[in-house]
Amino acid sequence: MARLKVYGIARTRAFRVLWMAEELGLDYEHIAIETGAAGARQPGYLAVNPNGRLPAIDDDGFIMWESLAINIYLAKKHGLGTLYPKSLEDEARCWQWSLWGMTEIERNVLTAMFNRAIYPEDKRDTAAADQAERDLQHPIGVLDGAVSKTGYLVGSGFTVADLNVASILSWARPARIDFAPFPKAADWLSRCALRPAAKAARDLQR
Ligand SMILES: N[C@@H](CCC(=O)N[C@@H](CS)C(=O)NCC(=O)O)C(=O)O
Repeated sequence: MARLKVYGIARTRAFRVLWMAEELGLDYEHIAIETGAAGARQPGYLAVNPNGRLPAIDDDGFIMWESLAINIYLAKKHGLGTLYPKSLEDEARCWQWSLWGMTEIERNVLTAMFNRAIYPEDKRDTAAADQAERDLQHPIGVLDGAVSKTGYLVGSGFTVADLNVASILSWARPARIDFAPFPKAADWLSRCALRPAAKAARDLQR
């Protein structure tokens, strides 16, 4: 069978998919497409993902995009009973947390990161970053409560729900989001980040 192809440099959201591929021990090929005109907007890549965004996968001819959906697909295909729960309810919780991460967390953590760490200093909007951090207080509080029970988001072990949300929150460090009020979420995030598969994916960013 052809190897899974993962498109996108590891400094993009492709990181999430690389982390998942590492968790699952997959034999994959990393095709390190750059962002923008140099890569993601090239016709060859647009044939894979017409949005011109990273990541995308080609799984033996099955092409899909959207990082968190890719992870749900890969986890269900290769990690049923481990990274992907078997019960309908816990499966639904994995979808819930993934959509929650994208809608309640991602935009604000990116706003804080870009305005505190990425944009040139004279282009940074400090007020926007501070507002984004304030807006994150409630959802991170929700996360803190959720992981305080078993240490994980769904059931009592690490699943695709943890990976998807923790990968979004991997930007919280450069965004300088203060986790002091949220010790359980801070502990959960560092346990996720310390997983060998997360480290292997981070190594691809260098
Ligand atoms: N919702 C999409 C967002 C993908 C996305 O915006 N990726 C960024 C990189 S992290 C991108 O491709 N930017 C390239 C560009 O806009 O040129 C996902 O999660 O896959």
